[in-house]
Amino acid sequence: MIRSCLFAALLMTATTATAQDIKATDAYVPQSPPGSMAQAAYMQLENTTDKVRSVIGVEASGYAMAHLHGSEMKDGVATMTMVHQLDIAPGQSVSLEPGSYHIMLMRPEAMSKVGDTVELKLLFADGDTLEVAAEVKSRSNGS
Ligand SMILES: [Cu+2]
Repeated sequence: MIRSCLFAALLMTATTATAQDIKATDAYVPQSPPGSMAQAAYMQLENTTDKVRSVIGVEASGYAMAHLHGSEMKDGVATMTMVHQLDIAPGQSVSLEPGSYHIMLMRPEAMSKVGDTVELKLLFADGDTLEVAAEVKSRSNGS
């Protein structure tokens, strides 16, 4: 009896706090060379609702910090900027991909290996969260 109540409570928590109407697919982290202090994570995000949904933060297990970044070319030099809010229009998808938006993973606690999973949690402006598992892939066939 106690166990089933606990299970029901867990289910309720999950349905109220999770952004189930946002679909995250193809999440991956290219493996970085030994000693790197930062890695990137990429994925596709699809907003299946009729409202704008905004990602305002990221958490990553195994890293001291995770930030949302954008990339742009300035005078022929690729630069990264912090993105404080990434809007996904209703019914639209946003690609986090090399040369564009990405999740910057900083200060890994341990070197990740190909096949490892990085647990990411996206934080939305409306308080919802979305957990995404990103697989570490080798660079040669990862991107
Ligand atoms: Cu970056």
